[in-house]
Amino acid sequence: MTTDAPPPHEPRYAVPARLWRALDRHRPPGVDAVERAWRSPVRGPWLTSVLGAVLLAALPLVVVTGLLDWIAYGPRFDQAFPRDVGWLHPPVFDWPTRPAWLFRVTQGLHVTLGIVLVPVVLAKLWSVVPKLFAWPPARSVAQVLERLSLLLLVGGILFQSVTGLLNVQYAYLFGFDFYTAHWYGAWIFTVALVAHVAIKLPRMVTALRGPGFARTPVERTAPEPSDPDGLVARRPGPATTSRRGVLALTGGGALLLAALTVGQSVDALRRTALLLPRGRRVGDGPTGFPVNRTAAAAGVTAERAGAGWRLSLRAGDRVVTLDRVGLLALPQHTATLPIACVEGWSTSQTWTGVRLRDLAALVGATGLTAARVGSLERGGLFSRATLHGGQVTDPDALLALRVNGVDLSPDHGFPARVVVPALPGVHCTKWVAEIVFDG
Ligand SMILES: Nc1nc2c(c(=O)[nH]1)N[C@H]1C(S)=C(S)[C@@H](COP(=O)(O)O)O[C@H]1N2
Ligand SMILES: [Mo]
Repeated sequence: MTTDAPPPHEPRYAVPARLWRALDRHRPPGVDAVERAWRSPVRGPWLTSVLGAVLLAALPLVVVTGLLDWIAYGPRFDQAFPRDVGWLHPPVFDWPTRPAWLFRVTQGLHVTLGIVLVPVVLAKLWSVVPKLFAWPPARSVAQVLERLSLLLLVGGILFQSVTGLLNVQYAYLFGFDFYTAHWYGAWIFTVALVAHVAIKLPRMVTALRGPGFARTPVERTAPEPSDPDGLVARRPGPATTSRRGVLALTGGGALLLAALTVGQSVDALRRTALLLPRGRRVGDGPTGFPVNRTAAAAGVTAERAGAGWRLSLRAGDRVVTLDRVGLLALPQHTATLPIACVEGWSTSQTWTGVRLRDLAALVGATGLTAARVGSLERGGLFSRATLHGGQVTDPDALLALRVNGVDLSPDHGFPARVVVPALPGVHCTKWVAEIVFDG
């Protein structure tokens, strides 16, 4: 097959040239008007590359910390969501208990960065949006494939941001399971991101090595020479802002979001977490810290959690039953440990209770491989959790009875709850009724 030589100033078409040319000739109504409407002279390789470099540095962290959160949930015990991931199963390891702040940092980074990057993503999309309306949509088969990968990339990041943000807001507006959607969305996005970086990295490096525009004021802001990617407007209008103005607006937006978000992970700044449902109004006193699920919501009544409550410990066919007075008579241990929720917030409190390994010894469990914890709560995704051997035997792994010097409040898990260093909040089971030790 031959490609007709293009007349001068006409774009080149690859095979099948006839198709691309025919598309070009039959321009749908409105494409020219739309093309003329994108006139900002700041669009071009430099701005897109600066924003791209920021995302290239930060997005891998969001992806990796997201994957780590899945691993921290404990796929070995079938308690990472989604449960069945087929051949997409990444290598997993038992989540360590040290440093105790590990999960607090991985999930905090995942959620906080995900939120803070929203303005950068929007600015990046703004810088390339005219290409969405470019006609013909492609001039080669390779370009068709590249544009399809962009669909997955842009669709992927918007989908991940929206589902993640809604999850943090506890707004389950979508009719599908959050974990499953966010997991598969992450893979689609990651594959598209890798392809995009492989294709565009050389362009980005070239643009960043070229003349910079970080200091150019509005008066001297002019379009870059037209580029092969078609980022520069064909008919640019006068500059109304400089490139550094765009970057300042984007960075300012990111900083503002950061300021309104960090409070969910830093106890002293809790009240500044204005965007987050678990950021504000946490009550007063020693038990005044965020609550994930209240006792009322979990159907745990004062009666069931009151004087009649018993803890049952099992190992093999041995059973030991204790009431709260009995537990308080055992050696007590105090540790300052975080509760870190996968929805983004975390808090550090000082817990007192019985070491899990002491409870295991009490029921004669040795060579611990796991402990299965069950709550008074019935049903509920987090009414049970399995801890691996290392999480049971850590010297700070507790069945907590008190917090900050007072009894646990009903909402924080009275009469007893699990707290283990670096354990995801979801597994810090409240209103514990039973622990089965596997050896
Ligand atoms: N029984 C039970 N325990 C539970 C939960 C639950 O829904 N039911 N939520 C978990 C989650 S997701 C978190 S983040 C922590 C929060 O603990 P807090 O409410 O005491 O802060 O409790 C965990 N323990
Ligand atoms: Mo949580």
